[in-house]
Amino acid sequence: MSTYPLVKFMTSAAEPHQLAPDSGREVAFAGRSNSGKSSAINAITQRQGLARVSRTPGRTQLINFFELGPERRLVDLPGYGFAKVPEAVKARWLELMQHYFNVRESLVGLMLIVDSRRGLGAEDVAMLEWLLARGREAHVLLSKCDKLNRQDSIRVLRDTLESCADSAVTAQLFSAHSKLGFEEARHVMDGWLSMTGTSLRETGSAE
Ligand SMILES: Nc1nc2c(ncn2[C@@H]2O[C@H](COP(=O)(O)OP(=O)(O)O)[C@@H](O)[C@H]2O)c(=O)[nH]1
Ligand SMILES: [Mg+2]
Repeated sequence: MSTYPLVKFMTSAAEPHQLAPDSGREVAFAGRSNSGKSSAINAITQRQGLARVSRTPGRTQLINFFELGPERRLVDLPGYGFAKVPEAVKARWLELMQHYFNVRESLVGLMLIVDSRRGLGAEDVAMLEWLLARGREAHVLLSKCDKLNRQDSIRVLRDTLESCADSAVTAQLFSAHSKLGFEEARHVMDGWLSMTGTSLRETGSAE
C-alpha cells in the first residue's frame, strides 16, 4: 500500500501564473539535478514512476504538483547545478523559483536532496538560506547513502549537521534504493503536513 494512497499528479507550472491553487499545506522537494530527487519522491510516496527518474536530467524547468490528499501537496521543484545550461535557462529557473518561494503561503517545509557523496554545496546552502529567510522548515536528505560505507556515512551526516548547527535545519541519511531513512523522512513530512494521528491514509481506499 502506498504511504499516501490518494497521491496523484495535479499540474505542471512553467510560468508563475500556472502554480496550483495556494491553499492548504505543501512540502517542496529541491536539489541539484541527479541528486536523487525523483527517486526520493517515489520512495517516500511508495509510487514508482510518480516522478520520473532520469538519466539525462535537466531538460525541463517545471514545478510539478502532486496531490497527497485534500489540501495536501508534494511539489517537485526543478533541479539546479548544471554547468552547461545556457544563461537564459538559468535566469528562467531563478525567476520561477524566486516567484514560488516569495508568494507561496501554503509552503510549510523543504526537503533538500543532497547526494551524500558530494555533501552540501554552495547552491544547496543558498537554497536553505532562501527558505529560512522566509520562515519555513527545512530537512536535508543525504541521498544514495547505500553508496557509502558506514564511516563515510557518519562523517557526511556529522559535517552536514555541523554546517546547519546555527539554524533549525535537520538532516538524515537516506537511500531510495535500500529504503534506509524512509520512515524518518516520512515522519518529518507527515509532521509538516499535519498528517500524523488521524492520517489521510485512513480516508483513502486500501491499495
Ligand atoms: N545507488 C543509488 N542510486 C540512486 C538512489 N537514488 C537515485 N539514484 C540514481 O541517481 C540517478 C538520478 O536519480 P533521479 O532520482 O532521477 O535524480 P534527480 O535528477 O535529482 O531527480 C539515477 O540513475 C538513480 O537511479 C539511491 O538511493 N541509491
Ligand atoms: Mg528528477
